[in-house]
Amino acid sequence: MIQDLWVNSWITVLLIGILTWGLMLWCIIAYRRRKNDTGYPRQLSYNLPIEIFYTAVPLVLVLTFFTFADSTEKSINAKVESELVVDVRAKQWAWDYNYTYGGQEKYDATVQAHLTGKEGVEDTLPTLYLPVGKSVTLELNSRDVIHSFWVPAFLQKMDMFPGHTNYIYLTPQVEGRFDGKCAELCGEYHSEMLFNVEVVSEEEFLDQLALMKDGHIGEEQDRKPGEVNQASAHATEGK
Ligand SMILES: [Cu+2]
Repeated sequence: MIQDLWVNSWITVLLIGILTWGLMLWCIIAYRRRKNDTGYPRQLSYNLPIEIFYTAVPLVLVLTFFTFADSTEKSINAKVESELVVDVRAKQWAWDYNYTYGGQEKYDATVQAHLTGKEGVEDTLPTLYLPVGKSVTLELNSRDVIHSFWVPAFLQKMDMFPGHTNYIYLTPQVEGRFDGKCAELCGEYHSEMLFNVEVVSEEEFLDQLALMKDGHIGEEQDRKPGEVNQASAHATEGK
């Protein structure tokens, strides 16, 4: 649906673009200054039909794009009861993953990536495991400041707020490794807030779950609101 929206929007704007460029080119050539022209051309002002036309057409276009974007977004974000629920908690500058799958509760508290510039560093990033072909709900939370969950291959990006949960619903269809990153400037090491998504067979997914700790680390490990306020009070004092 996202790809259709993107591609069809581009086809529409390209057609309008070609029409507009064509008309501009035609005007430039047909109404160019000829050899024996003298003085100014005929001066015109106020043409109500044209003014209504160039107000109405963009308005219709914007409303049409809005309608399609809005209906696509609504159906993408419609709540789905998923086989796997992952409570993702962003924290400066890594990710806690809480998996609920087939009656199991497991968690993986990852640590920040350290980009060394050397080859193979991408293997050391925090990893989110997803079983191929299973429906997934990602519950997106933040422990401290605003982050954003972005896996470009999923075509969707979603902000993560402290004290508010956002949701992404998806079913991974292809096995493999996909890049993920925080997409909201969230502090000094924002650029290192990277992760991998490994879409694997259910068998391998269960093997990975078995390696994780039992339980769920939720909001009890969020940075306390009081501490956040104190930190910002100190910052203001310093100035
Ligand atoms: Cu972040």
